[in-house]
Amino acid sequence: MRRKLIVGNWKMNGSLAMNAELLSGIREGLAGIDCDLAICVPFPYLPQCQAALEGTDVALGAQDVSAHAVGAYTGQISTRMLLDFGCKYVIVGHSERREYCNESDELVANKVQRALAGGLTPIVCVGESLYDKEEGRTAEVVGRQINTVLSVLEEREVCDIVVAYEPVWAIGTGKTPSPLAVEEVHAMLREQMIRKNPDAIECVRILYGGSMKPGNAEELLHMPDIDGGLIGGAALKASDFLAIARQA
Ligand code: 3PY
Repeated sequence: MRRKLIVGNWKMNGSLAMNAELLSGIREGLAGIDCDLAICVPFPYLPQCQAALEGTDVALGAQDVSAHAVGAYTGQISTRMLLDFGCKYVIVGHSERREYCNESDELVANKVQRALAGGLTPIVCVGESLYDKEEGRTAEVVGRQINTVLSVLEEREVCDIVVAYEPVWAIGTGKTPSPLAVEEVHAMLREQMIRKNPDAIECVRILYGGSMKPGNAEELLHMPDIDGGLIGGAALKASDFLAIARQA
């Protein structure tokens, strides 16, 4: 049985004051939650979040990591640095980085490899654009993205990643595909991973991301291959974030 995982992606939001309120809301509302919970926050706020979450089971993560271990890479952040601030997870290949920072499938795969080598759990994002969807190319695009990652992993490493399916057209737009349409893509992703490692049927969690909110979480989270959510806007309000987690 795969335990559900709800991850907040704060994106480039927050301030020390805003975070303090959000973090205390999360701390105070954890009773009765029966799933794994994590927040992926902007780099400068990792120490604040690490201190605020101490003693809770809420895990911490970042939103990107360098593909390099150490050295002359101005502005980049290494796995070692993320571990120093208590990170367990790192989001890799979010569509906003693929689009605005020109991250290719190959770079995303290299970052996944580096995250694993450094002891972090990568949350690997895949998803099709509106154009791809309208052209009927969802399976092709998402399949290519996941296969590029799988091609650089050892068989045993497949169990060490989390995958997030985020249709680009559903991110920040309020639009969500139907639970059945999401389930179809998740089942296809799992099938690809099972081909590389049959244990993926049990060990890999596939999250859905893209305008998941309290009002649509329950039906999404009850589909057999949807193992949790990567939450954008709704993760910025403790009551919404926890309301989603309570439905997992
Ligand atoms: C969203 O839901 O907007 C996301 O991009 C989550 O990563």
